[in-house]
Amino acid sequence: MPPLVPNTGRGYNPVVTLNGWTLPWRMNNGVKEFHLVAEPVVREMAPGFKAHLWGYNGQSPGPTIEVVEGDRVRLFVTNKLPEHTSIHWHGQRLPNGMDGVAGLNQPAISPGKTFVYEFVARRPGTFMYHPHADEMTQMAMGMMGFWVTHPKVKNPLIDEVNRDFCFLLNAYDIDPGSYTPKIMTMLDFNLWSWNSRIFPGIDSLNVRLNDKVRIRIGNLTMTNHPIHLHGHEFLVTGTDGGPTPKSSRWYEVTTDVAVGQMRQIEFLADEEGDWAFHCHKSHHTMNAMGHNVPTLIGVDHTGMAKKINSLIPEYMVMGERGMADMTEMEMPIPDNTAPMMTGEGPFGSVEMGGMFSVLKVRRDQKPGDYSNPGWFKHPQGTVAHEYTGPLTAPARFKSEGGQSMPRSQKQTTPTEVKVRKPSSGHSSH
Ligand SMILES: [Cu+2]
Repeated sequence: MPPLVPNTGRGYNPVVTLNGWTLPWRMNNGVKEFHLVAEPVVREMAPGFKAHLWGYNGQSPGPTIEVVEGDRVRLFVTNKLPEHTSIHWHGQRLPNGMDGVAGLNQPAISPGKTFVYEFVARRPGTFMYHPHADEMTQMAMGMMGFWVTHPKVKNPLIDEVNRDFCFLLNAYDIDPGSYTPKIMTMLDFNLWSWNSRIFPGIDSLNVRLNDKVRIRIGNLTMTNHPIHLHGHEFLVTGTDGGPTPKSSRWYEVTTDVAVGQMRQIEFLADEEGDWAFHCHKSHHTMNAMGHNVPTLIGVDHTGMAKKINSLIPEYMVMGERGMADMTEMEMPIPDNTAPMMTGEGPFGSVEMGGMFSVLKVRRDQKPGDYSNPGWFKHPQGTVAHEYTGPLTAPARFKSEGGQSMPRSQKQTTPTEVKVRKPSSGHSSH
């Protein structure tokens, strides 16, 4: 959805939620009223792959809430889940009884009931909301949402930007062919998502050349995500604690977003092109896959497939040259899952999945136009290409295997190792 330009209340430059939307409000005697409905939802995580999640107002994550510093906010929360819930407003200054921890600050909201929260959005910044009742289950099912409080007046620590994007990092464990996440998984998730979407299902970030860009990221997974941008350096200008002091900012191309943290990064998009933007944990840019698989790089499979095929006709040899074959083979996959790595780019498969998207910087993108401009047209002579001309002999490291010190000369008798051939049968040892 394009940014929701405010038509009531104080003005601000709205955010764009990747593959998401902003919740409209109504003004009631100077109070901004929102209505969130906690309910089961269906999220298409990537084209052709649907997950049965829990979320808010028809989607996981729920809609983004945008307010202005100093706004009095009233939030109605209706529970349409099969169990009780509550909402914690992560990062907000508010009366203790509005903090949303079921049992501690309020009774849980039973199924069918509506509760109301009310507080003043005191600090500008980047926040989120999520349940604080059966939290493990409800967050594993996708219940979470983004919250942005815009500054009321010009703030020396908050720059104005042309484009302001936001998304939450989340993760699911959904077996290929099934629809509902396994909620007991602690670490070994198989789907690493941004706003419950996986590459190639994640929106690209489309900007105009020389736009000042802000990206706000929150992490509600069970591990940290080093988020990496190609082609530009950025500053971390804010956390869920608010804007960072200028003296604490330095340029980076990767920033780690730890569990329960939020980071807002800012940069000048002054390099045209299609720039990769992704989590730097290489397993987090993969979709559903088995991890307990032996490495077969260097193993000679010649003749092996034939033998196995007589027992298992569908068997395919894979992995002896690396895993890139996976994208070439178009291996059949079960219904309702996503290929481990995929994504057709202008030069072939990008062999990615999970937490991966593209920052598209274009000279001719109109201000306020968030549509996808397609693939970058590289100026002639600026693309890496095959070289077939003459080459001098390349320098090459010569070593006996990487030892840092010469081995001791004392032991001269070689160690004897007996090897038994596997073909020698099962009887003798
Ligand atoms: Cu990651």
